[in-house]
Amino acid sequence: MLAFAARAVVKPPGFLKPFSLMKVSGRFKAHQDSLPRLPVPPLQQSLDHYLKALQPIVSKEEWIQTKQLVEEFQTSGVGERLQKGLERRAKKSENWLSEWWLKTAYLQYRQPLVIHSNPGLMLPKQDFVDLQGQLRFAARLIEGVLDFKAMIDNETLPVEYLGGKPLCMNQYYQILSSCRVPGPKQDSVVNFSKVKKPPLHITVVHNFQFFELDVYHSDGTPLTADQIFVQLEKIWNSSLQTNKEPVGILTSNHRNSWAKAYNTLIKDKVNRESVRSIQQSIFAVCLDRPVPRVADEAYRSHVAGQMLHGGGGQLNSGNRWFDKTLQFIVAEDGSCGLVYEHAAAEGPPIISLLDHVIEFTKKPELVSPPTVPLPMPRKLRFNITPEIKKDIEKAKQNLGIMIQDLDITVMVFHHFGKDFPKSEKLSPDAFIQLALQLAYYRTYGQACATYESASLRAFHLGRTDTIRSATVESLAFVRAMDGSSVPEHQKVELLRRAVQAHRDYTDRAIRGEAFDRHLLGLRLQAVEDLVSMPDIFMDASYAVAMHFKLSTSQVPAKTDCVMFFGPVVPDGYGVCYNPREAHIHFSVSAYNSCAETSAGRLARSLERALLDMRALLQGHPRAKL
Ligand code: COA
Ligand code: HC5
Repeated sequence: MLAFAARAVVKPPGFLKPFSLMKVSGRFKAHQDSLPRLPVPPLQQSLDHYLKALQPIVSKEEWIQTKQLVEEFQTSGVGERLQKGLERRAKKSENWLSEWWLKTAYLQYRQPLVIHSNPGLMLPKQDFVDLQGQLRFAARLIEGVLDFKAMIDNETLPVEYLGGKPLCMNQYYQILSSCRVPGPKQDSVVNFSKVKKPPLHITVVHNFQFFELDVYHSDGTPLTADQIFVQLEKIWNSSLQTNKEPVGILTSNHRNSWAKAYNTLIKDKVNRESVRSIQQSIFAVCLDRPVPRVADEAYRSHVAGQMLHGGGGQLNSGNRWFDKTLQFIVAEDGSCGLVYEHAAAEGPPIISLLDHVIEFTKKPELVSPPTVPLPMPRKLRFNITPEIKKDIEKAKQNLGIMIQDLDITVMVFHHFGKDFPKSEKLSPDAFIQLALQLAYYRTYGQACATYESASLRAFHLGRTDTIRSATVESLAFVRAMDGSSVPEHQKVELLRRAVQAHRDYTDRAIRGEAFDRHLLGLRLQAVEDLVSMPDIFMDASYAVAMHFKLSTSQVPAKTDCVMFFGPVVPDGYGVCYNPREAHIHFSVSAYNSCAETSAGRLARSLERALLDMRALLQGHPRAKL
């Protein structure tokens, strides 16, 4: 069993071949090997749960039709045959799902990474206002990431737990020194953290110009913040021209277009080496121009957009390599955050790195040894041919359209946090999800297919499954909530029942017993076995169930940061939240091109829903048992 850390990664094409050199050592491997394997749930159970989950989101006629198709799927033996195939796959592999998931959710997904796939994160505004402050903060941040990296490298990261179970830590080994690489039909991810000579440099971008900055001395010790600061100043001073081609914008394009442009770009040896340096770097730091001034209340939502897409060709989007797994953004006006490429990892490992870095930047700086002269960081050059220039122009145009289309609101809900639902003996996550159901129902008069990420990291190489937050119980509650004929105590009862149903779903999901990934597995197994696609995957209900108008995720952090991502359907919303003890950070995204959606309106409705649910519960204190 060699190099299992690399198994979740697809082999890269061409000149990037780091895998034969992988090494994996003791402690991490021992932990990983002790984790249970992801089970294949029983077929009957998943089909029953699927039918139940359809009830609140499809019509009665559609449901009856689907019930028939599900019965045929079982009685014809097709279901059983595919199930057996899955079980065989599960026996043969470390995780029957992870490679399929990586390909389906990420590497074969052709939409641009920007907005559609890469999540962004915004930190509280830092209090620097000038170049010195910007570079000093960036230097401390880099030092903090290297401090965290040391824990990854020497395998001293504490194992995380969820619901009392130890979690797979593999994703931590994928977030540094890695990069996505575009391909004509499918992308790949390359990871250099376990090669014989792991990278010792980071990428720094300023004014669309990329630099390779060595962050370790020859004896293996990391540069201090003072030393990094001096190096960042050198970079800054040698990239003052503002007329450079924003070559990084190429990475924002549709994946097929970018894959073509990539081949053109790397034909040139100089370009190829520059691209390789970015791909191999430990992470990237983007030193951005100030975010344009906007009215205070719009400022945070505006910065969220900046973190997701960089503001376009004229602003900071040329300071990005969107394929890079981890990019920190530090702008001159104090707005900071990050954007990350999702294929390698879920949000939580990124957040725990970030929490560490923020704590680190708050510690007093150690007195540095006298500065030693350090070599000038290497500028990464690009030869821009007319063909490449044309590709950049096209990418710029597309990005401009995507930016115009993004409608994003971030909000801090100040009235309560996890504390209130806890005081009512309710799961805070379920409470928030239920408020979202209420907000949506009040706006649209119906429920919709809703996705919430559930971690499968209790299993070896586990990623996520889906908690479907629109349930029979949630619909009963949201319908009753505004009904004048329903007595208040009954509303309370329905609320409590719906919260419990959500919490039960969550428990099943993290035990590996949700049905979404199972259905995906059966579908892919059918493709693999070359049998015709079973009817259950071709009917209207399935299409409705997979059209997630609410795509949501809880990503808790110790830092007051807010994360965001785009909607996954043209007429839907992306909702992310970071619940703290006494307040909650929310982001809501939508597309301007859809007349029916509005991020601001849903955010306001969500705020009202949370307040109304609290008022309802406070009006009916629980009986003391
Ligand atoms: N009474 C009192 N307290 C309760 C309670 C109840 N009935 N139910 C839960 N709580 C407490 C918990 O003990 C916990 O306490 P803590 O704040 O001390 O940790 C807290 O409330 C939060 O629990 P809950 O709101 O129920 O959610 P959770 O932490 O179990 O999270 C998921 C639920 C779905 C988010 C989690 O299981 C998960 O899968 N997380 C990963 C999601 C992910 O990967 N997101 C990123 C995708 S890129
Ligand atoms: C820094 C926060 C990142 C959150 C990203 C996230 O939730 O991604 C989901 C991943 C998954 O497998 O459920 C996908 N989603 C954005 C579409 C919810």
